[in-house]
Amino acid sequence: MTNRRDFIKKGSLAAISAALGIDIVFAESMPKDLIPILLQENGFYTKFNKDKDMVILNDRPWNAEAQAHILDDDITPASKMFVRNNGIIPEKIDIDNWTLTIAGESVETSKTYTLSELKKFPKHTYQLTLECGGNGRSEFNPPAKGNQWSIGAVSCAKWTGLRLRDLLNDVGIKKDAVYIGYYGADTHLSGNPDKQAISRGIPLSKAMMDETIIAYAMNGENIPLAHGFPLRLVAGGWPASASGKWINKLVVRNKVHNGAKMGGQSYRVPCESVEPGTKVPDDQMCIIESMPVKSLITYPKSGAIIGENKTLDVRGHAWAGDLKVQQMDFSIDFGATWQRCELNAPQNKLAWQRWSTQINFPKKGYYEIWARATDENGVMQPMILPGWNPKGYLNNACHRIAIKVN
Ligand SMILES: Nc1nc2c(c(=O)[nH]1)N[C@H]1C(S)=C(S)[C@@H](COP(=O)(O)O)O[C@H]1N2
Ligand SMILES: [Mo]
Repeated sequence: MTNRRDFIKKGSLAAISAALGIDIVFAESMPKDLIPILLQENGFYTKFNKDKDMVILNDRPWNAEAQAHILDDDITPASKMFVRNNGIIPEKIDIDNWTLTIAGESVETSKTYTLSELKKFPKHTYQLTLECGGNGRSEFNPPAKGNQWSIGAVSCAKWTGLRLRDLLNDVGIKKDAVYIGYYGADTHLSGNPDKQAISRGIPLSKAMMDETIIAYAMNGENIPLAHGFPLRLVAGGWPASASGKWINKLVVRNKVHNGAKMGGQSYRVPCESVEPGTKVPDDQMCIIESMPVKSLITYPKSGAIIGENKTLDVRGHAWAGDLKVQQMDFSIDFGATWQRCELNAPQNKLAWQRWSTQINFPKKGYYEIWARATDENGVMQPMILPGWNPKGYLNNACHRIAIKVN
């Protein structure tokens, strides 16, 4: 498949061959302005240091997701972390002069901090689950516009930084403060410098949690550029859109923050459930807060083949927004019966939890493994697509994989 974007400016044939590192055998038949797939891909994979099994959903802005089998690590490495951008990633980052300003009508006095000042605050490290509100969107019918995420827009890396609470206490906030909004250095797709690609936030109660941090490191290193270098708000368990990247300003608000993608239909679902396809007025849409219970089977890869009478090790992760996962079950008979899996405690609050089990299959043939998590309130993942909503958020249906026993 090619589209118009595959035909943008390119260099000479010689330059292309050099970049590929190999001759193009039928070069004389190659359309004049075609960019070889390998080069398009290299653009993303090498530029952002991503695993070859990441799947690109969009190149302007860059959006890419993981596949379940590459999310098997306890701590998601940068190379396997989904990339979700609403605008254009800032290219020139002047780390020596980077500052974070705290402003807004509910701050006592506006204050600006340099990175080294921020690094003097007590340092905390947490493993935090970040899932895009639109993860699973591709299954909604009628379909929802936007990146067609399947299951891979989730990560759980180790983030290091200062508590947002410590910063808010340092600057001082007024009694009427209810919400924190973020501003980042990425630019709107239109190129208009006065427009924000996204400027969302969190209520004060979430901002005050121990685990809500302003991170300057990820997995023990500088945050990778695509994930918010040099400074990122991380509010685990909530739609990852609340975790602003490249942040240079926070605003303390006396009302719900009204930045880009806070209002309208963005990151909102109908307050009451609706029939699929319904147009829902903005004032009947509610902001997504804690994400619903969900899980992934990260080993084996779907389609795995196993010998008869062999025991199969199966494992994955489960998470439940601000809540803990209480129980994990699997089924090999399309949900007719379920068996308990082993489930580990999270590394810390808001980290995903490892689950594992061993499966013996009764005879040769095709099977599906279905995995289902239950949160600490007893709420389970649905087996089929949950509540349809106009923008295709919050699909937490059970993950399934195929297994052949022969
Ligand atoms: N400044 C800024 N922050 C942002 C975004 C963005 O486009 N710009 N995208 C948000 C969304 S919608 C998601 S899902 C996460 C994605 O984080 P990641 O790319 O590090 O995985 O970042 C959030 N923070
Ligand atoms: Mo997102």
